[in-house]
Amino acid sequence: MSSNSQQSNSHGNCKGFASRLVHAGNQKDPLGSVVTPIYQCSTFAFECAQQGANRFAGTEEGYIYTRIANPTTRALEDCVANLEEGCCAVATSSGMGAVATVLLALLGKDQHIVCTGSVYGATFGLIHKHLSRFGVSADFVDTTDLPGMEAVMRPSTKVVYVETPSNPTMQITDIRAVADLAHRHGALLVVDSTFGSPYLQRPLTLGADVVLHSVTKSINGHADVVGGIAVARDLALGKQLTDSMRHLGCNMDPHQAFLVHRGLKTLALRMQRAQESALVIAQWLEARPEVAWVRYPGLPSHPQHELAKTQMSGFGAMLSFEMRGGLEAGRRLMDTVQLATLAVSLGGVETLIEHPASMTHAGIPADERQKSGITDGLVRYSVGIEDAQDLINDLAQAFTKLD
Ligand code: LCS
Repeated sequence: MSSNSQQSNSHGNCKGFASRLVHAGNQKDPLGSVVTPIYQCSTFAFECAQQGANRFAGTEEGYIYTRIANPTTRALEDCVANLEEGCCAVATSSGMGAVATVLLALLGKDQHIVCTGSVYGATFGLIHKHLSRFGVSADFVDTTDLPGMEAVMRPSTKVVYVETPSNPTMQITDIRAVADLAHRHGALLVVDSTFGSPYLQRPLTLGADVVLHSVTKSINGHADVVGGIAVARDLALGKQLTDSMRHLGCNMDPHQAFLVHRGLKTLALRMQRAQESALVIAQWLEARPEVAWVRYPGLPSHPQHELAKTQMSGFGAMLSFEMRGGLEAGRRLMDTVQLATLAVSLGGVETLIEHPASMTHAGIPADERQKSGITDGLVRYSVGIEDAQDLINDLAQAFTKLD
């Protein structure tokens, strides 16, 4: 487990977010490397049998085995724990690894979870198909409806799980209010903040207990790594998460961690650029007669635009929209764009377009999808760092080929 308080880099006093992106987590290297090297090893030698025993007993600091901890991975964990203003972090082999690590750590037999209805498809599947086999029950609800949430809370509710902004409906949940609700009922609040990234929102500062990310997305930002991370508010929770990850065996590999840490350093620059373009594109789409509606938190038409302004420092790079011609028009659009790539995933430097109902969220039963706003015609668009005008020109040429 990484611990934010254990950082020993020479830039530990950096206050600004962009400075922390570059410096937090970096350990002073004995050979002077300015970035944390890749410790590509499965195991670490002990100087003597007593040292090995001490490390296992936890009475001596030091590395043992890469599934348990690795210096390259630790540097990334320390950096993200710092950015999230959390206590400690655990990096995982995928975003779903982080979701599984957290839910297996915090839930047990006959316990209950309340979860955002329009949650990422595989998170829904993990809870609905797998945790249910171990006696965990779930309610998938609209987490913007606080009285509705209050109504499903039970004495056995141990976790409230919120994805905000949600994938792909872009719904924004009031983290502060939901943290308060969860805590009043004796539950913990877990926030999947993948769409926001630590650049736009820091759920732990708003009362969440755990924040997690698919770092595959904006944290890495270059569509070349799959990974995840979970950050705990305090040491006790952090220990639970680390223990869960070590037993599940879904640790992040050191090479993966090196790439993610490298990508992370430019998060602020990438996000600033992508969200500037996202707003322009959302406004352009909203003015087009072919488009029925656009969901982007930066548009005044977004139902939680005011809330987004208070809980996020920007509106992000993700938007969804529906064509007036419904699913068929959406399909045609996806087949005719040329600059945007038709692919799942999001948050990278390249613009991606996809169809959640038949792709990322196909695993959610159709009635559940409809209930949570994932309509069959919804198209998801992840804005990259290309020129906004080129992206608009690309959409405009695709619009001319709709019939
Ligand atoms: N949480 C959110 C909000 C996600 O969007 C994803 C992946 C995950 C967790 C899981 O992360 P992974 O294991 O893939 O790193 N979302 C995807 C998507 O929308 N398209 O492809 C993957």
